[in-house]
Amino acid sequence: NIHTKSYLRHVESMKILPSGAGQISELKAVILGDSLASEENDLVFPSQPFSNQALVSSPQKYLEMYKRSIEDPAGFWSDIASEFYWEKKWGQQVNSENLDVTKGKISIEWFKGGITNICYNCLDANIKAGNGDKVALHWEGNEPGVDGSLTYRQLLERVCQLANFLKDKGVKKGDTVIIYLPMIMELPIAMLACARIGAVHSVVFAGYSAESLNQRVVDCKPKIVITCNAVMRGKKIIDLKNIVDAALLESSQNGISVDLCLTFENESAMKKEATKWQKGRDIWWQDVVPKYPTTCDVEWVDAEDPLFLLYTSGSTGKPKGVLHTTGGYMIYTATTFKYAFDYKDSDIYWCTADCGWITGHSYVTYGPLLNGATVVLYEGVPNYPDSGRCWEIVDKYNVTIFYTAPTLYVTRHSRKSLRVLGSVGEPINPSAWRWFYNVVGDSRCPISDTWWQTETGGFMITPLPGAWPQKPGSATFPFFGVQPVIVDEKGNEIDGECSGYLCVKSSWPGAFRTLYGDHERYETTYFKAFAGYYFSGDGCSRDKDGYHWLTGRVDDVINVSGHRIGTAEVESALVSHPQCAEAAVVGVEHEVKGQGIYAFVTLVEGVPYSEDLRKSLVLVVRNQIGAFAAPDKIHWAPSLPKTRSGKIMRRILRKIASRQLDELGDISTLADPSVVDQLISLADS
Ligand code: 6R9
Repeated sequence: NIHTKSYLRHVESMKILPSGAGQISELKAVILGDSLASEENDLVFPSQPFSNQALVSSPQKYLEMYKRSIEDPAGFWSDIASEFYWEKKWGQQVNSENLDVTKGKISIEWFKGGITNICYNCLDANIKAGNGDKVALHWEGNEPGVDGSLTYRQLLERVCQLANFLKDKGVKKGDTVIIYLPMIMELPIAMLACARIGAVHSVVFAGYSAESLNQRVVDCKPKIVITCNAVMRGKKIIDLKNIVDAALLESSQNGISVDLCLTFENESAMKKEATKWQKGRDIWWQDVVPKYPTTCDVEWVDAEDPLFLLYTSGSTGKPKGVLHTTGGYMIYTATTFKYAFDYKDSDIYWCTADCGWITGHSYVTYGPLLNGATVVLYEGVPNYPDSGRCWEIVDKYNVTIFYTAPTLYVTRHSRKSLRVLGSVGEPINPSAWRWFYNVVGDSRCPISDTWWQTETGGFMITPLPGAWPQKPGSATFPFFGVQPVIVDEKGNEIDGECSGYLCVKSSWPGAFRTLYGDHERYETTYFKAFAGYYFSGDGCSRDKDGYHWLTGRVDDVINVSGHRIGTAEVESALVSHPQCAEAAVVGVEHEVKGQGIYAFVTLVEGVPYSEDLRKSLVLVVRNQIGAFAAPDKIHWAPSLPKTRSGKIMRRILRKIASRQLDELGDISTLADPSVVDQLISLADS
C-alpha cells in the first residue's frame, strides 16, 4: 500500500525526535535543515503532558491502528462495534460494497443483519453504565443568564414522551419527520425520539426560507413537521411558525399536505397568543407531549435501516437528500468523536454548529452522546450581545473541547479550561490556524482540523491530537479505515508529493448509502467521475511527509492561462498580509487568461482601504505564489457573506464578481443577508 509506505517514511523521520518536545524552531532545524523554512514545513508539536495522556500518543501507535483498519476493516470495526449494544449481532459478513459503476449498482453495507437502536445506545446504555445523573445537555439561551440543563436520565424521559406522542399520532418505523427547530433542547430531543421509534428524521436548518422548506417537504413527504413558534437571533425575532405556514401552504398546492404540525412555544422569543395558528393541524408541544409516559420501548432496527435524511445543496438543481443508515453511522460518529478530540469522561464539549447541518448531527448529537459526553448547546449567535460571548460560554461551562468554524474573534476571558480545539467547514489557512492556536488556545491546545462532508457522515482526514506534530493549515492524515487517494484528471492514483482530486477508495462505516429517491443521481454525482472511487468534489495536495492539504472545492479552482490555482492558496497569501483580516477568492471570466482572479478582502479593523494597500496585497500574492496568481481585482469587503455555520458563500461572491446581480439566488441562509447589499455598493469603488 503506497500510503502506508509514505506514513512509514514519515514516522521514521520522526524517530529522531524526542517525543512531544516543545521547542519547535530548534527541532525544525534538526529534522528539516534550514533550507525548508516555507510555511508548510512548520511543525507544531504537541506538548509532552498532552501526548502522555492522549488516546493515541504517538505516530507509531496511530500507524499500528491505521494499518489494521485498512488490512482488516471487518475485524477492526467489529471489535469497536462490539462495545455497543446490539439486540442481535450482525451476520457473518461485516461489510460489503461496490463502489465501481462499471461493475453494477453502487452499494455499501455495514453490520447488515445486526439489530440495534442509536437512541438506546446514546441514552439507555449510558444510564445503565452509571451516567444517569451526568449532565447530557447544557443549554445556553440567546439572552445571557437564560439557561438550563438535562441529565442523561432526564433527557431519556423527555425523548420517551415525544416518542410516545409520535407513535400515538401514527408515526411508524420508516416514516419521515421534518424537524425545523432552532438550537433549543427540543431539537436533539426530537432527533432522538425519531430514532427511538425508527422514524427517519430530516432536520431542516431553521434559517432556510419557506421556499427551501417547501422543497424538502415535497421531496420527503413527512408525516409530521416539528417546529417552534419563534426564535431570537441576537436582538432579532425570527417568526419560524410563519415560515412553516408559508412552506406548508405551498407544499399543499404542490399536492403534499402535512396533517400535523407540532409547535413548541419558545416563550423567550414569542408567546402563544402572538402565534398564528391553523386549527386542526397545529398542536402546542407543551399542551400534549408532557402528558405522555416517560418510558417508551425501543423500536429495534436493522443496521442498514435509514436513520436520517439531510439535504445538502449540489452545484446545480434541487437539493440532494443525503441518506445515512443506523449501524455504521453510529459506530463511525462515536469513534471519530472519541479519537479526533481525544475525548475523556471529564470533558465538557461545545460544538458551535447548528443541528441543521451535518456537523450538528454527528458532533452535537450522536457522536458525543454515544460517548456519554456533556454537550453545550447554544441558541444564539456568536457575537451577541458582544464578541466576548463565545469565551464567556467557554468559561461559564468550563468547556474543554471547542469545535467551531474558524471565523470567531476573541476578546478578554480566560479560556483556561480549553484543551482541544476543532475546526471544520473550510480549509483553515495557516494564518488563521496560527491565530486559533496562539490566541484562542494560548499555544497549548492541539487543533483538530477535521475534513469531512455531509456525505461522509464523520471525519475523514483529521489530526489525532497528541499523536503527531501538526502543520498549520493541514488536515494531516486519514482517520482509521479511510483510504484517501489523490487522482489526476484521468482518474489515475498519484503517489508521493502531488496534488489533484480527492477521492476515497473502499467504503467506511459512516458513508452515505444513497440520495433519497434518486440512486441514479448518487451514482452520477459521486461515483462516475472516477470509476471505482468515491469522489469528494474537493482538491487536495499531499506533501512529502504525507500530510494532506485541502485546497477547496474543485469548482473553486481557478484556471488562469492554464495554471490551476486553488482559491484557498490565493486566500492564504492575502491573509498573510498583516493588514488583511480575511479574504475570499473566486474566478471570473477573463478575455485573455480564460479565468481571472477576483479577491474579496476584509481589512484589519481600523485600517483604511487605499491604492497603496491594494498594490501591496497584489504583491503579496505575486511573491508567495507567482505573478500568474496575482488577483485581477481586489474588492474591499467590510464583511463576507457567510452561512450560520461559518462557510463563505462563494456562489454569491461569484455572482457579485461577475456582476450578475439578478442571479444571486437564495440568500436566506446567510448569517447576515445585508452583507450582500454592502458588497454590491462597494463593487466599483
Ligand atoms: C462537515 C462539513 C463539506 C465541504 C467539503 C470541503 C469543506 C469541510 C473542511 C473543509 C477543508 C476542512 N470542508 N471541512 N475543507 N478543511 N477541515 O462542512 O460538511 O457542509 O457537507 O461541507 O466543506 O469543501 O467538501 P458540508
